[in-house]
Amino acid sequence: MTSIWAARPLADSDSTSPETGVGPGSSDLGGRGAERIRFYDYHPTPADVRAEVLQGLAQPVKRLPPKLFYDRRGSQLFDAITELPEYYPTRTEIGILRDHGSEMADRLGRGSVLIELGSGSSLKIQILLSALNPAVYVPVDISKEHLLASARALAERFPDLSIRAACADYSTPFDLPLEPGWQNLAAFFPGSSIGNFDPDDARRLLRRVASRLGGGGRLLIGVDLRKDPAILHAAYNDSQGVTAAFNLNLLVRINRELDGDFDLDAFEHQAYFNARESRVEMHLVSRVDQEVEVAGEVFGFRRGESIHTESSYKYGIADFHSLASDAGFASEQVWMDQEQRFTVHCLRVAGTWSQRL
Ligand code: AVI
Repeated sequence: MTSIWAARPLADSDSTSPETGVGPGSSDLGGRGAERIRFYDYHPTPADVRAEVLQGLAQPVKRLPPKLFYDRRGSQLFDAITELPEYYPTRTEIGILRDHGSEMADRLGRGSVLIELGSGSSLKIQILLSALNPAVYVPVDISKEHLLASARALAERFPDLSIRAACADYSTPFDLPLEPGWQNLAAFFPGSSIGNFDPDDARRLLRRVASRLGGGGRLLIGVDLRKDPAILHAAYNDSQGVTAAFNLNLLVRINRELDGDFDLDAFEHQAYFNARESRVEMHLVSRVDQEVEVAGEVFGFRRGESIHTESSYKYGIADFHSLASDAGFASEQVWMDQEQRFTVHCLRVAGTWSQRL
């Protein structure tokens, strides 16, 4: 059987290996268990923040890409959001994983290779690793710092686990450090991060994952459910104002990195459920008529005009199955909490996907 996985970038002309730090003695990977970590750097292209911001602000309906939220401060604020009483997704998903981890492991196949897209919450992956006990764990994350810190912690906690950490941007076509012939490939994509992609992009991403997993591969994916708009409203308009600070931090970042002069007091955070699109939208709304300079360009805002900063799609179970099916997956099982707020789906790659996308 030919593997669709690449242990190194596939470009024939590229003779350098992405494997840059292996085993004991590497200063990067020091610590107990370091000999079981291999680090592969696929050099994800850094976002062209300037071009994306200038282009987004020049649109008739201004928008900024949500990936720009996650500078150092934005990542800290997001961590704080996951602890808020109103923000139910993180703790609900953790509860589902705790209650059903063993059934999930039965579905994924114990002893398999487990790939995690975005090595986010260490608690979620610890629950799954304990239940699944895979031979190899392949975390994929765009942040080298975050990836290595979490790989080190997991190597200490799981003494039999081999880790192949891949620094890559999973939202674009990506390679992975897997060996030809490895069977039982499973992927984990928690947090309803899929909800931050517009449906066409979500389909494209899932198609790429199906292609990487190959026929029979499994995907365990967390998906936030469509629900009472009041619950959604509270989750994205928390009483401590952490989500507002997370949203406004985008302007702080633009001021710092692009010599912007956004006045933070002249914009307000707004988040609401758009029922027609089945998504929570976050906006930064101008409180006054004003002009703002960014990277030497001037942008006019009318009072009440907004910048759309994030969409967070909420899916019914059937709707998500239909999206997954378009991407080449069949549904195997769905787990849900008692209050029916969040789902974790086990999907199987239908047929024999072997195409490289
Ligand atoms: C990361 N993502 C799944 C979060 C969400 O709920 O869409 C980001 C977030 N935005 C505001 N609060 C949390």
